[in-house]
Order: sequence, then C-alpha cells, then structure tokens
Amino acid sequence: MNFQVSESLFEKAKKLIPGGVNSPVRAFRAVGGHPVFIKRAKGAYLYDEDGNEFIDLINSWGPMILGHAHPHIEEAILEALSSSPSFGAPTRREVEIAELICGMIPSIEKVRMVNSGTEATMSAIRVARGFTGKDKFIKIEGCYHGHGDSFLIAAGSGAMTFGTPDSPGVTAGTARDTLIAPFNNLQAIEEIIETNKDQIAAIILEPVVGNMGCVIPQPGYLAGLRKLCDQNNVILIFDEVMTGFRLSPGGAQQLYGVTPDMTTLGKIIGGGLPVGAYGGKKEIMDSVSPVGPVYQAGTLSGNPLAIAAGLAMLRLLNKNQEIYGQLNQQTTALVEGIRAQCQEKGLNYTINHVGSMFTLFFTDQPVVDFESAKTSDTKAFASYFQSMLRHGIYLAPSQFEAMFVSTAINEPIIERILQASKKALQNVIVPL
Ligand code: HOZ
Repeated sequence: MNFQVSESLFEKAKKLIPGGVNSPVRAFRAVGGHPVFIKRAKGAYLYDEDGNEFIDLINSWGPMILGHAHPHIEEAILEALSSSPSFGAPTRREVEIAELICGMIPSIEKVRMVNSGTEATMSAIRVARGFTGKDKFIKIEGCYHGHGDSFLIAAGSGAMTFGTPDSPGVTAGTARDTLIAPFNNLQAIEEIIETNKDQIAAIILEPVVGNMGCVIPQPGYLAGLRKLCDQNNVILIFDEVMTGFRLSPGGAQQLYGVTPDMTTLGKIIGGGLPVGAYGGKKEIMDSVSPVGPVYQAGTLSGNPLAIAAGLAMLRLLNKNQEIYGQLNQQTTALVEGIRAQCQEKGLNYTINHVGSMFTLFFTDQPVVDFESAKTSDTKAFASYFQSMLRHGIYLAPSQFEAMFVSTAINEPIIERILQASKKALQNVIVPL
C-alpha cells in the first residue's frame, strides 16, 4: 500500500494545524506512523487520497451506523441545502426531531439541540447544577464527555491515549468540583456522596463506556447508581453520545432497563453532521432559558442541514428496528472470529462487546474500569493496528477506543476482516 499523498498532506498539515489534525486521536500517535487522509466513503468502505480502500470499523466514531453516504440521508441534506443552510430561527424539522427523540427515548420529556456532544454534556451539567443549586458532580474515571473544562479530569479517549487525563488549562477551582470514582464501583460512589453530603448535583457517566475502549456495566451497577441518586437527590445523567440509537432504538438505557434523569446525545442524531442534544425530565429541562434561569444558546443550534440529516437517520432507525438484531449478529460473528484467533495463538486478550460496539484489549485481565484498561499492552495493539491498516482494515487508532460496526459490514466483509486479523495477529506478542 502506498501512502505518499497522505504523508505529504500530513507534513503540510503539521505546519498549519496543531499536530496536523483537528482532533488528537486522529494523529495516530498511539499507534505510530502517519494518519491516512480520507477522500470519500461509501457503504462499508473508506477511500484515501492515495486511492487505497479500507473497510471502516470506526464509522466516524459511531454515527455512520447505516454505512457511509446512505442515499436517504444524502437526499435529506440536499433538500435542506436548497432552502438555505442556516436561518438562526425555528424550523419545522426541529419540532419533528424533538418528537422523534422523545418518542424513542421516553426518559427525555424535553430536549434541547446543540452542535456537539461536548456542548451537550457541558450544558447538562450546568442545568443539573442550576436545578439542584449544588456545585459538585461525580465523573467516572476513564469516561470521556467531550473537552469541557470540568470533564478533563481522569478523562478517557485521547486524554487517556496521550497520558494527560487531567488537562493543563483547567483551573484548580473547576477541578475541585469534579469528584472521581472508578467505573463499576458502587461503594466508591456511596463514599463520595457520604463525604460530600448535599453538595452533589449529578453523576454523569457513559452507561457503556466507549472511551477507554468498550467497557461494560456489571450487573446491578447502573440500577445501583439509580438507587443512590434517588436516595440522595442527585441527578443521574447518562452520556449516550456513543450509545444512543446505537445499542438499541432507545440507547443503553433501554438495553439495561435503567432510566436516567437526563441524557446527552450526539453523533448519530446528526446523521454525520455536527449535532448534539441534551434532555430529560420536564421539570429539570424547564430550568433552561427562556423558561428558566439556566442560560444556554447557539446560532447554529438546530441547524437545518444537520437536523435534516439527523431526522432522516432517526426515521430510518425507528422504522427498521430489526437492524439492531442484525448488527448484534454481525458484530458477534466478527468478535467470535477474532476471539478464536486469539485463543488459537495463545494470546493474552480480553474482548468486550455489546451490540455493535467492541474492543479487543491485549491484556490477561478482565477490563472493567480505567485501571484494568490500562493494563493493556499498547505496543501489541499498535502492531495489530498497523498490520490491519496495511491489509485494508481501518480500526480506531488507539487501544482505548471502541470499534463501531455498521449495517454495511456484511458476511463477506466480515470474512475479509477476519482474514486480515489472522495475519495481523501473527506478529502480535503479548508476554505471559
Ligand atoms: N474522541 C473521539 C472518540 N473517542 C475521537 C474524535 C475524533 O478524532 O474524531
């Protein structure tokens, strides 16, 4: 495979853009080499500037759940475009998408559209604080909620990849109000609540974590959080930016049967365009301006193009709910194939898998939280990643990210991925 054009673009990009990229994980620093510059994509495939073809297992970190350049979504964007891409005024589609979101995720009684997952989580925390009159909140170690100041403490995703889970630039005052607990550990939450009596506005977490790799809630964990929040007057916020409309039509909350007070959404609800949303109980959401005093606004919020794309995506998902079973089956076939290969090679590995999200960790331990995720051999992952790339499979370029499967990944494509994986695992050595 030739990567000449990508390499020269990256050299130029580094002079103009910090690290040559507009989001750190894309720089491939965790896996070495140069990032691949993508030109176009269709269905299951990405095509780079050098003309290489890759099977895509990131799918824009989630939203391309129906594969790339889906004709219905394209059509919706083009139709909206011909009526002007922005008004800064209310539109019919915003009412329609709000109705659809509230219908598919019943814990959301009212919803506010924003422009990214980061905006959604920043706003949700502000609302939780405004509504409860309390300042502190609990964040789970290794969960990533975008790059808002108060979330860049023990953060996952790129912050974990680059070893900077606590970012410089976040003031000590901000950091003081963010209390950290490990994932899957109810006792830690109880202790924090006890030592900060009546000071905690909210607990925010990814109900299935996608940002320290895929990490799954243990039985009773989410229900236990719900109970603790009820007992202590704390708002439970599920960050479903990755899991919303991906793990089931109603997200992780539907899958696990636990109802949060607030939910943050992103990615899928823009059908690939930049959108986020936060919502929840009516009484909480009515504290948002102009009904209530908590201020949050945005000219591009509810942008016609983004909402048209999101609406088309959500309508497709709502109408074709059988795709969730199919996605689970496809991903299971892929995961079980990789598992068999790891076993055959006698590797130390753990695969975490829910629905159409999964991560292969190169570790001998179960991965249940930040500490156990960090036991992974990142060099082994880098070697696997590079080999997969050269065999035409595009994985997330870090051990601490999830893979996202789309409906376009059919049986023959799974077979191709497994053939590549078998070769890639030949060179992976994870010492016992
Ligand atoms: N932080 C994102 C996923 N965990 C990656 C964003 C990107 O590079 O697009």
